[in-house]
Amino acid sequence: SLLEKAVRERLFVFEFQPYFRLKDMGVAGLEALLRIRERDGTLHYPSEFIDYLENSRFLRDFENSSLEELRRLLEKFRVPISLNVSARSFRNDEFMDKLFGLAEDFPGKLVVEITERLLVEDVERTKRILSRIREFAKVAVDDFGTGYSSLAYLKELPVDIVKIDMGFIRGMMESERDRALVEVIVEFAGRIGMESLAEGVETEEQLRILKEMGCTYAQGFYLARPMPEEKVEELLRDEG
Ligand code: G
Ligand code: G
Ligand code: MN
Ligand code: NA
Repeated sequence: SLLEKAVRERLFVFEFQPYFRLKDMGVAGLEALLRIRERDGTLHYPSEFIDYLENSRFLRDFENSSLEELRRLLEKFRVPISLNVSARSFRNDEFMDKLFGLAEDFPGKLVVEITERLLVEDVERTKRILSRIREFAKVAVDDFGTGYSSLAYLKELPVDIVKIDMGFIRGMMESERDRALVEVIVEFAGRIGMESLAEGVETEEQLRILKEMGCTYAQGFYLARPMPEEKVEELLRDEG
């Protein structure tokens, strides 16, 4: 299978999608996005393999090597790096201890992305873990608005960045309701001391509206696609 081959031949790599501060359009950070890259350059995306990986006997090794890789990248790049942490990994104390260690070694440079579903399950344990992460790293809620969570949950949780799902960003152009929803999330986040990040920004018009709303960060194909490590070096070099 693809997964077995990837493990055997060490074909896992990260691409990086930058996100930008809307205030000055500087690079604010990089989201690490997992791929399997075959020898001939063919890329496979998480939708093709992540569920298999999560439920495979390879998960433990994979987690360990991705943390080692992340350590190397945190040393190399001057901007923060976000890691998507699955519910499965989040529930693994051994993995989380290693992640805390990494955060401690690079204060202010790691962002831990979790999905909002995690926030509504096992709330007490989640709160405890997030509080510990936040001593040295930021916590971002991915795909906000798509699951069961609500502003009421958000209010309770130790979270730094709310990532507004791209469905609403896309919808903003046609739907007054989507636009209102995005505006409310941005406003609410700001009022309670959280930052907001708009995902999936694909047009100049969307960017303009988000700036007007006072959204903190934007990410999306209009600004930058996920890119390999070498391209990130160029991007950060050009920015100076
Ligand atoms: O660009 P893209 O197709 O990579 O991302 C699809 C999904 O895969 C995203 O929702 C993201 O959360 C998930 N994903 C990307 N990289 C990782 C990773 O390193 N670990 C986990 N668990 N999920 C990831
Ligand atoms: O769920 P998560 O946000 O971690 O996944 C990120 C996914 O979103 C990746 O598959 C990435 O390639 C994709 N993505 C990032 N920006 C855009 C965009 O502007 N448009 C679309 N359609 N997908 C995007
Ligand atoms: Mn993400
Ligand atoms: Na997302």
